[in-house]
Amino acid sequence: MIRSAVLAATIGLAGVVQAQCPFASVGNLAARAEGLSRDQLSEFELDDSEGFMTSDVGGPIGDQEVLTAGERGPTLLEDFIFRQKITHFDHERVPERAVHARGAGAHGTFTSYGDYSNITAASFLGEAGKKTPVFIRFSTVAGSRGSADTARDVHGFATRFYTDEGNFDVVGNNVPVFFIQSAIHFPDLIHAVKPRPDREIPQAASAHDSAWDFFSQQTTGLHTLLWAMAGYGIPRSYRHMDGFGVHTYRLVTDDGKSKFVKWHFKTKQGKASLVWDEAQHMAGKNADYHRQDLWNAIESGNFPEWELNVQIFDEEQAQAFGFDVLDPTKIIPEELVPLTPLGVLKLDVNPINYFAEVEQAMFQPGHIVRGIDFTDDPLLQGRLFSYLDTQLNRHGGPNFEQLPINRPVVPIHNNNRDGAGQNFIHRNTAPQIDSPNTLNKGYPQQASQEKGRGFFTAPNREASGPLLRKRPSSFADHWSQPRLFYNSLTEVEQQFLIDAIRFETSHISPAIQENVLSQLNKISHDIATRVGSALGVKVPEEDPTYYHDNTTAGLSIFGNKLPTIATLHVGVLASSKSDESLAEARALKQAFARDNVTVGVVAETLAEGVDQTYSAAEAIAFDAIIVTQGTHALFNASTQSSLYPPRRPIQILTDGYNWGKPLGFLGYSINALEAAGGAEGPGVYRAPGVNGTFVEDIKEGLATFKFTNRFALDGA
Ligand code: HDD
Repeated sequence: MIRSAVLAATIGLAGVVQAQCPFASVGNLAARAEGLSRDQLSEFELDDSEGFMTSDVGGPIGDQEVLTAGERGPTLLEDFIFRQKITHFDHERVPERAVHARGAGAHGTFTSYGDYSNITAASFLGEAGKKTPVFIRFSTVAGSRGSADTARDVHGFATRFYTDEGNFDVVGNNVPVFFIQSAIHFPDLIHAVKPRPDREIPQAASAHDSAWDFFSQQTTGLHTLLWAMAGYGIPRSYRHMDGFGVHTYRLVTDDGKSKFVKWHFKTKQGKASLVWDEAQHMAGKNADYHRQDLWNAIESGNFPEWELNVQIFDEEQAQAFGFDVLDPTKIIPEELVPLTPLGVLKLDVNPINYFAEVEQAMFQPGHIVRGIDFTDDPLLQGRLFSYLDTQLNRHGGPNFEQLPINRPVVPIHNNNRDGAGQNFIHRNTAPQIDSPNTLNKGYPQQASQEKGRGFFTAPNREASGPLLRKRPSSFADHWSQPRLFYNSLTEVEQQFLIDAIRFETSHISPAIQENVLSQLNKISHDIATRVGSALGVKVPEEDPTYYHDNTTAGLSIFGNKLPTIATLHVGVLASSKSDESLAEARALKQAFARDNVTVGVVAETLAEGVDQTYSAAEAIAFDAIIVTQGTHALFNASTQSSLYPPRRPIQILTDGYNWGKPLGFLGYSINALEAAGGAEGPGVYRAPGVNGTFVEDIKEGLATFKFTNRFALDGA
């Protein structure tokens, strides 16, 4: 079995991993990728489509009744069928991830744009068109495994490349910076954001004392905090966020020349975010929103893509930046080092089994390949220890790398042996002797920079100096870049950020509120004043040491149009009592299908062409909402129905308006807008009936995504 796994991933002459597509028989994977996604797992699949129930050791059995002594007597210890079934169940769960417990993953393929051997010896970047299987797991950080997807949080973006020279993981996030500068603070950070130790609340939320005590005392976290409080903390979906490697790594060429690198995965779907009230509703109504979105997009053939970009720079450039590139709380503005695109990554295959493929995926920043190397970033250095350690705990032994989702697509040869759950049957009887050896004819040989395309540490890396327990003085500025971030947002994004901090800090004790304000004031007197005024807390005098007016490009989310609206979901509010309404709903479905925009028709009952009743529909599910004609009774507060909760159709429209969604009204249905408390303006479209202009308007509205003019600005 293992040998054929290795054979399935034959390395072709051009270095491309080749394997035949194994999915023809798998029903839910109809829209198949042309890449290599998930091929390496196919031979481990178990198919129950025929045959008899068996025990774990293969004997046919019936497992629905226990063996008893007499019809009403006790169960016998002899009942191996019962014991095996219950024992397995009792051991079914593994410890959830200490952080990033809540997540979803998918398989895909990375395609290199070119031959980048001039910057790295990494084989997956060695040739134009070269394809490498990948697996990505997205996550939130603080919540437990069953928590809601739309909790405000930094989001994990962990990518594994199954390269033909071993696995390479970029264990990153959807924001380019991190809360702390040294790994030794990680347990403290996580204890601060996790629920209170006594009553274990709140779940998956940072609006509590310990989190803000940490943020205001460990000021390294202020930068990441602002990203999380802005739209980055509540993305529309996993597909609508970027990924970042965060740390500075190194790229190394075959002949040992090395440069610094930052990894960026740029979403080709465009960045989009929810608004906070919407995210909170979603958390209660559909905790699986992001997981479902990723699954549905892939199942419907709308494969999400990210472009892999890098910022490449050398030591000399780094010296001139004015901040330390080993400090993971800093971005390198794109004005200093522009992005270089290297390839594209497409997710096109959903897991067949969540536990086997997503829960057991065990990433490590230490999964690295020839052509890439670490830096002395103290956070990265600590992570190199922690991930291996945590996998040992989750799996219970050292053979977790042999699990199908973790094993590489190339053969393994080393002297690691035995351990719980060992899968391999090693033929080599001399594993105690490193090569050169006599007993095994010198194999496995030692690979190196020159021989066997071995991994090698960048030749110019040096370390020396006195032993210190002290952070570098070059890491000391924690306020300039948070201000750069704030300056670079649009006015309404600044307002959202302030609203988020107001929300969070209104849940914390007065003493901590004061500390928070004094730190915010070091970033910006504007933020401090606006937060302080809402909390009724005295704002300190200006503290201008770190104030500046610099901005950097590319940080705004709401300021950009989406490059594609495919997979967005339009809600059509209809009435099952009106033929005119249902006819318009049908016409809208047809019109939007051309752009892969899905339409959900809502009515009182599930008449033909209706997808959902008002009793089950909510504005959160829709990216735009259209009201058809013949629906006036639904939007009249005095003619409500027992088929749905009071005023539900009006509520859908009110929420849609308040959450900035594009709204469309056909004919006299425009009257519903007033009933819902809205007013005409940008993002509100009307037409006498379904026509081309109206559909184009709604499409334009979807690309705009949020109509931020509906949100009040302080002082406006
Ligand atoms: Fe971490 C998981 C991202 C710092 C210790 N981390 C984990 C995951 C992501 C990140 C995306 C989930 C992987 C998956 O989907 O399975 N972590 C980051 C980033 C960091 C970071 C971008 C800073 C740049 N992490 C960090 C530090 C430590 C850890 C400093 C410990 C010293 N992280 C862990 C962990 C986890 C983890 C406890 C939990 C589950 C796992 O590793 O596999 O070891």
